[in-house]
Amino acid sequence: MRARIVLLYSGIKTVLREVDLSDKPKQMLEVSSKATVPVLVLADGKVIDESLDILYWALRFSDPDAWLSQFDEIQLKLAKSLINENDGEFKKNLDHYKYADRFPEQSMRDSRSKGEVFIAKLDQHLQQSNYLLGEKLSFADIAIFPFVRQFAYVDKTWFDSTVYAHLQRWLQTLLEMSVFTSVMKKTSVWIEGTPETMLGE
Ligand SMILES: N[C@@H](CCC(=O)N[C@@H](CS)C(=O)NCC(=O)O)C(=O)O
Repeated sequence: MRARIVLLYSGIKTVLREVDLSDKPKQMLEVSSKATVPVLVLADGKVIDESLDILYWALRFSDPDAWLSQFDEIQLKLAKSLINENDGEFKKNLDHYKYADRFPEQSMRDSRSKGEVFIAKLDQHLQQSNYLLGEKLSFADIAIFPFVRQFAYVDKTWFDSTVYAHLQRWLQTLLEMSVFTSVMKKTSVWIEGTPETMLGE
């Protein structure tokens, strides 16, 4: 999701091929044996198959509202540390919480409590400012919020009842961004030989 948001924001014309993860097309596996999505194939054939690498590549190509380019070293260090924690420990706890039946060794509630450590940390940052790096939206918000959204929607009633009011406000603002609502539109799974769909259309 974060890769799609940034590609759309950067104005990079992108052909979108939705993939069924239980039936990955051979064209995807030929370019990326890692077999995870997203996979971006550039016009020159170069392949980028990590969502964060796609995010940085797109923002270096074009960053109209300075999501990456406006920040100093200290802010960049904070962003990278939050993103690392998000992609590491928090993502693990999110998966355990979201797919609790696949991890019987740990209760759903325990996984949620472990995930809450990061949620509380984000909320503390958002108590100081509207966005994670200050008063302006940044790549850190974009890189992290899709995961917080997943965490929130496992049990939205619980999430809305928590004390994380700053995080709730932040999440709501990001969910209302037009680039997000646009990439969330359902597209059908790509079938070879059918007309291509452009990202954001
Ligand atoms: N670190 C990778 C993680 C990618 C990843 O794990 N993607 C999941 C979907 S969100 C996937 O493709 N899983 C492969 C599968 O379920 O077979 C990235 O952010 O690009």
